[in-house]
Amino acid sequence: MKLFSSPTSPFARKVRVSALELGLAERLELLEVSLSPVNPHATLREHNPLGKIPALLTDAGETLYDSPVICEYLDALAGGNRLWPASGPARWQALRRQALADGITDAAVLVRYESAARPAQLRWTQWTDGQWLKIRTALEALEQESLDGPFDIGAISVACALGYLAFRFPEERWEERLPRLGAWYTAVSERPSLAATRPA
Ligand code: 99T
Repeated sequence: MKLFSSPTSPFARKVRVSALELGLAERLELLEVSLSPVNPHATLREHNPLGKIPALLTDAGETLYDSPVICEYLDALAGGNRLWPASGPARWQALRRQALADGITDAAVLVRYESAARPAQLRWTQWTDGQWLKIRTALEALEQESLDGPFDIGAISVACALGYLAFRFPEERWEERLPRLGAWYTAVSERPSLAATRPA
């Protein structure tokens, strides 16, 4: 299998962490690409019309995207219901957490593009503030939850979202306001799958 990815993409990191947790990492060849909405990647676009990473080329010759779909595919390859709880409240909690965490990451990536890609004279502070409101409100919601328990797709997504904030926005220092979430993140970051995929 081949994965269009980049070392800094938190969504590709979800896939790489899942592969490591499932014992599938050696079957995953990384095709590293550099891209942004204003710098699309031609070959990737032939496989994913949205032009986004991650995108997985399966051994059967199909392309899968986006990160939730690819992670669930890997889970199925590994036997199923390893990182995706089979049913009941645990399943819905994991899926909701994935949605919440991916929402944080989506907003953070938009803020990143706003500051790194958009010309200064075209920037819109209120719009960026609106993204930060989403991020901060979602982090506060996570502070109210107990994330202890299985390292499932919900927890993986939260860890990758927090890792992206730490990587791109270290000045945010959210952990000073949210000690329970901060302690969880510090502990979980020691997992080999997260340590091996930390963006540098
Ligand atoms: O939007 C674009 O054209 C290019 N952006 C991406 O491909 C980003 C890279 S994060 N990926 C996504 O937004 C994927 C979101 C999708 N819902 C999923 O896979 O879950 C790179 C951020 C960085 O390097 O700072």
